[in-house]
Amino acid sequence: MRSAILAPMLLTASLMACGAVDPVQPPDAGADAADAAPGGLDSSDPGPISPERSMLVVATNATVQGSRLLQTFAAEKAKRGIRVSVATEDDYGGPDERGRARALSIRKWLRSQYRSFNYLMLVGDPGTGYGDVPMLKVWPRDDLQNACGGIDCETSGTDAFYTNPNGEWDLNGDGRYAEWGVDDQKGGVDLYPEMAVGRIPVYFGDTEDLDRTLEHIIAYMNADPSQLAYRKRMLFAKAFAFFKGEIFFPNTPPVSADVDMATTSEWFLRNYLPPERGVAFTRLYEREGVSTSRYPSEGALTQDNLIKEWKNGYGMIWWGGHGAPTEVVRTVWTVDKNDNGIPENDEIKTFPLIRTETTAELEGTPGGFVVATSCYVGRIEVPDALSYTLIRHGAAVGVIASSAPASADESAFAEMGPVLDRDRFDVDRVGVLFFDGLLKGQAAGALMVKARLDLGPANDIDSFQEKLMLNFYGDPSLTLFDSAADVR
Ligand SMILES: [Ca+2]
Ligand SMILES: [Ca+2]
Ligand SMILES: [Ca+2]
Repeated sequence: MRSAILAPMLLTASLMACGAVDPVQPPDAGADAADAAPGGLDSSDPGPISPERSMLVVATNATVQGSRLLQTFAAEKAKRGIRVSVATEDDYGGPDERGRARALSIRKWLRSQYRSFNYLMLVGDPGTGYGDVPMLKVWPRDDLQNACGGIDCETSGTDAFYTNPNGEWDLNGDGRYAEWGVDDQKGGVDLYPEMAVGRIPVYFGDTEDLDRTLEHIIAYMNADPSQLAYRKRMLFAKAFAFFKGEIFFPNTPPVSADVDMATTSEWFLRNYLPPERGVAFTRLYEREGVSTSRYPSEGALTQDNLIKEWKNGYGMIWWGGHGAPTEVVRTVWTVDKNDNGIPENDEIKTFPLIRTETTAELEGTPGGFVVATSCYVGRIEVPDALSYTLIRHGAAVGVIASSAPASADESAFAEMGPVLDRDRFDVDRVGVLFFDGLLKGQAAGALMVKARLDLGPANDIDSFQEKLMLNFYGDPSLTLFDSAADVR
């Protein structure tokens, strides 16, 4: 049981903010019997298949009426051969519904639509309780039964619900959706996507903020082809997660080895970025404290260095550090006060690596794609979560982030040969496939589909929950090399 708890908890922030962000329970706890439909594991239908490139935007009437740029966005996509349809409650129904009831209505309607679209973009309030284009709250780790000491590690918010519009996600009708080993039986949860999905949040009906985000995305699509060199630059900012001998949770054994998240980026550099690929990179690793990174880096890992370097322009950014919705930290064993070679808790300190407030400093930075190896950064029920503020300020055009405590499997990368072990789906393995595919010119959302098809084939509980908690924020049809040259 202990390892079952530790696995998903590996990246949980020591910040107590982790425990303070649980969404309000949706009021409708019952299953919607009319939602039942044949479906289940549908591996014969692996995602985007429509020969015509097409995007369905699911929004609301208020958003469509309030936004200046949603139609411009659609027109820009059309110039690039992507047909965009915008749907509202006039199409999917349930005009007064919010939260789960709304999610069920949208999904039911999608059953008659999904075969016509490659891409699904969700534009609205993601809150699982009251959102108008909500994420669905799911219980993949219902087995943990509040075992995480007051931190919610049982549930997450997910958009995977919409990309798999067939199948009953609450097979046993107990109001807890997507329980592993329960709701994933025949006719139930299916995580082989039928569409590539992305999400752009709208909070408090603020369509001006939506338009700021869309403006950045449109600018990215219209970049001058001579200005794309930065897109093949990659920035790594990787912290330690744990130190050898550290006791992270009371009543658990000491951590058996240092966990330096730079291990994964070093593995990626060695196996996926040979010089002939022409990718320039900058590494920011831990240089402070008793245990520092054993890998070389171009700079020391600090928030100042991350912001300063990011502003120089990077098409790909991969960070690792304990996270909360609005803050990621680096963890430093500052001093061995009692000189015993063991990092006691009063010797370990965390420092900000990136915070929601500091993302404003990145306004005007050319957009890139971010993978956040952190807990909770994708918990965008919190309106100023990092995954959102980064795209609102344009520093990111796409973010892969988790709505729950994510895990990192650094030891696997330390021992791994040149071939990626695909047995598990987790954020680092997704990051490998994602950045590799971006460099091949593939669309961001389609790469998330590919990761779901390729990784964690055995449907183990850890892979199952991470397929639900890891979501893509941004326009799912964007590629690394989008530019004004794409206009037909
Ligand atoms: Ca259930
Ligand atoms: Ca499916
Ligand atoms: Ca000590």
